[in-house]
Amino acid sequence: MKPLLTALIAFAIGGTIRTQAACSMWNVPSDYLSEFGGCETAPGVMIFAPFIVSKLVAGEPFIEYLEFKLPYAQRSDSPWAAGIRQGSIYVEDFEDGIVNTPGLAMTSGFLLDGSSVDEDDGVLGNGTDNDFGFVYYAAGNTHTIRAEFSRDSEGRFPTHAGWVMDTLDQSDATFAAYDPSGNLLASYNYILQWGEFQFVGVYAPQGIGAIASDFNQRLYVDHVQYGYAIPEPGAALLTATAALAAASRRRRTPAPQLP
Ligand SMILES: [Ca+2]
Ligand SMILES: [Ca+2]
Ligand SMILES: [Ca+2]
Repeated sequence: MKPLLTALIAFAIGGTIRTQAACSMWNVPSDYLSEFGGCETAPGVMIFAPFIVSKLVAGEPFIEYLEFKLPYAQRSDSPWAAGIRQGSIYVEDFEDGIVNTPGLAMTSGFLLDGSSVDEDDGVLGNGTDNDFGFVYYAAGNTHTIRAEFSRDSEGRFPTHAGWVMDTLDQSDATFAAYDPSGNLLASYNYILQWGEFQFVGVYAPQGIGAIASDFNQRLYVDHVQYGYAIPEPGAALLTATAALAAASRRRRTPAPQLP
């Protein structure tokens, strides 16, 4: 994480500090407020996403900003990379031209042979203009990309679900996750201007039935990742982070012990 410490006179930005909605976001210190956009989570749910947050500096007419991004060029950039490595998190990268990882259905948007995640063409760092491969895409009259999940062989819905996404206009792009009954688990919108793929996902111990992004112009989604990753290192890190970030949150499961 690279903190961006910017001192500004409070009145210069109009004093627009907002009241923080109930939101648990990975790596956000509990004493910072969501500055741009919004974030809400149901109890026990955590969003993994880029953010900018701010807080007033005590006794000073200054605001301190903290910026956090999740740029994604390859699987190892995922905050759930440990789960991917051990096979408890699936990744659908669309490179075979088919949505065929277990329990996943893409129900809005369409496959496009276009600008993909960097690693998908087999060459890292060759520039976004040359990063060919399959992505999921929507534009025009289709203003939603949606992934739906079904139960696995043990009857479980995924507890982790996310993807990498990029859009020309983050100001109207949103991300949301729903439980298997369609109830909203988490929502997130407009935190950073990206211009590259960034990871956005959600952890929900009650199970995730769908994730979706709504937008006005166009959206690219790749590397849909989801799974049942408790216990695994990502979950342990998540639990530790959650404990640090918000003392008011209740722990739902024993913290996994790592070797
Ligand atoms: Ca596939
Ligand atoms: Ca590449
Ligand atoms: Ca791809």
